[in-house]
This record gives sequence, structure tokens and C-alpha cells, in this order.
Amino acid sequence: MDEPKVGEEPSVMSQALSKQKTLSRYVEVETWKHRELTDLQPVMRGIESACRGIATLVRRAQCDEIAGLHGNDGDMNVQGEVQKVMDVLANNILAASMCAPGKMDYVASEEEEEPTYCSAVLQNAAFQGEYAGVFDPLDGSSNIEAGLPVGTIFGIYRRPQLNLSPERERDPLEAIMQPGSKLLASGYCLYGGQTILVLTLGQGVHGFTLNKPGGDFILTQPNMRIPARGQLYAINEGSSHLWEPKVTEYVRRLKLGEGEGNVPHRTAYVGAMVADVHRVLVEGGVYAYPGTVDAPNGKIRLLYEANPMSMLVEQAGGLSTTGRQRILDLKPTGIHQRVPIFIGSKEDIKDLQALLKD
Ligand code: AHM
Ligand code: MG
Repeated sequence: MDEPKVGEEPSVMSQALSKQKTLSRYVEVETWKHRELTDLQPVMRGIESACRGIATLVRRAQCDEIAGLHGNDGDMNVQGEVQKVMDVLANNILAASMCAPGKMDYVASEEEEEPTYCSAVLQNAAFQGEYAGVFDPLDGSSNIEAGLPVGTIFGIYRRPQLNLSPERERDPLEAIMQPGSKLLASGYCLYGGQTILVLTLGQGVHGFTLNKPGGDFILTQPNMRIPARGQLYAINEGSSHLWEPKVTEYVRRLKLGEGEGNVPHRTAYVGAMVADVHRVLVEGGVYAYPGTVDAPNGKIRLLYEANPMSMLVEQAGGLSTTGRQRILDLKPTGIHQRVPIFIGSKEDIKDLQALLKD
């Protein structure tokens, strides 16, 4: 893609701009090529608009005094975590934007105990859509008050076509209780120095950057591929005394670069999965949130965080595992289930799998 250069004639500049591929153009072309994805086009437009809106809110959070807690002392969400005003706002924006195009049946969010049915949002009791969405509306929201990066994570499933007898009721949650390998699309928006939307429709991973507030997402990182080995790891080392010994040993080997072809890894931890996984996707390495003695399944939610991120990273040539099982093969047992996760460069993750097998 030709980038306009500072000082170039305006005509050269506008020609270069006209060649830039936008997210909506990319989605349009992909959904023409893959007919089974056609109806995803309006859903993606909804997500794009939500990311744009949340980016604006994040930028203004301090000035508009919405960086703090929700409710008097902070309301709790279903995870037992204190909610921020921004968690609630981002949640409402995403639910409304995903339902508005009239294609989604329901959306399930990290912030809500039960899924939101789009029939209620659309005020049409008879409405049934063909897709279901999952999202973490504001990942890493504890970063908000300090003005540090946060993100949005999303995934989209098709509702399975089941031949049920009339008397057997459909399980309303059947779509999102499928393994992550059934995701049709997933992605994240990173609200940092720039707003970046990274997407997979199952045909590779592409990164788009918002060119100005309220503007277009421009394809800036086509065909993202994660290096086979990295040189960094992102993990909350404050919990290392609570890890299983083999995880401690794995991190020791990462640091020292022990093992065939390994190199010393430095540590870098933002504390927002979207930002940490984005850096791993670009530079290679490992993001991990292991289980601990007091929380054996760790903190990361399977439906809203682990599965969409695992689809993206696998599509970019990486791996994602609990340490013992591929994340995308897990059959969910609950909509707010948590899982330990190690995700990133193929060779780095294979070292962990080998260590845990011994
Ligand atoms: P959240 O979705 O409630 O913000 O929690 C998930 C976040 C991840 O983005 C991040 O990697 C992790 O929690 C950080 O947790 P900790 O402070 O325990 O390291
Ligand atoms: Mg999160």
C-alpha cells in the first residue's frame, strides 16, 4: 500500500489515500468471496462502530469523569469484580451495536450474568437471528484510571441448525456453548496510542488502524504472522509463588533462553490481555495467565477472552493451550468459565507442552 509522504503534493496524497483499504471494504470483499459469511457484513459494521465509539469514550474518560467506579462504592459484576462506569458503557454500546443490524440472536458479555437477547434490544419479540456474539467490552479496565491501554474482545458463532422434534426445546445458549474451534470470526480493538482493530474471518489475521477519531479503520497490518519464537513473555509474576512448579520452571527457562533454539526472553506486562497479546502477535513470545493454588483455572474467561484470542493467534500461526489441552477444543461447561492460558509463538508454546508432558 502506498503511504502519503509529508510534503507530497495534495493530489499525490489523495491518490495514495484513495488506494487505502478500509475495514468495511475488506469485510465486503471477503464476504463476497465466502458466501457463507455474507450476513456477517452488517454485524462487522456494528462492531466497527462500537470500537470507534468506545475509543472516543476511552480518550475522554478523565475529562468527562467517567474513569471511576460504577455505582456508589462500585457495583459488582457476575465475576464478583468491581465494575467501572466504562465497563458498563462499553457493554451497552457493544450489545446495541451488535444487535442493531438484525442478524444476531443474542450476545453474551463478561459483564452480564445472562445473555442479552437481540429481540429485546430490537423490541420485536418474534425476532431470531442466525448468529450469537460473545465479548469482553472493556478488557483490562483497571488500566482506565491511569490512562493506560485497554481493549475490547469479540467472537461470533453461527447458531447450529439442529433437527429438533417440536416438543424438545432448543437450548438458547447452544451457539456459544460450542468449542471455540466453531467461531466464525473473532477480533479485538486496542485502545492505546492508536486505536487498532485486529480481525480474523478464518482467512488469516489483519490489523486496521483508526485514521482519526470517528474516521475509517485502514488496513495497516495485512496477513499478520506471529514469529515462531519470540523474545518476550507477558505474565503477572507477582503470583509466581502460587504457580505449579513446572510453570515456574518454564518461565525460568524462558528468561534464560534454555532449550533448543530458545533465546532469553525479557518481560513486558501491560495488564490488559488485548495489549499484551497484541505485542506478542507482532513481536512473538508468550502471554500467559496460569492457574494458581487459590484459583486453579486462573482469571481469563474462556468464552469472552481465551477463545477469540486463541482463534486469532492460531490463524496467525501461533498456538494456544491450557498447558495440557488446546483452548479451541474445550467444550464450555458454563458461560463464565475461566481457563489457564498460554498463548503465543509456536516453538515457545511447544516447549511448555513438552515440559508439562514429562
Ligand atoms: P478484565 O477483563 O476484568 O479486565 O480482566 C482481565 C485482565 C486481562 O486483560 C489481564 O491480562 C489480566 O486481567 C490482568 O490481571 P492481573 O492484574 O491479575 O495480572
Ligand atoms: Mg478481560
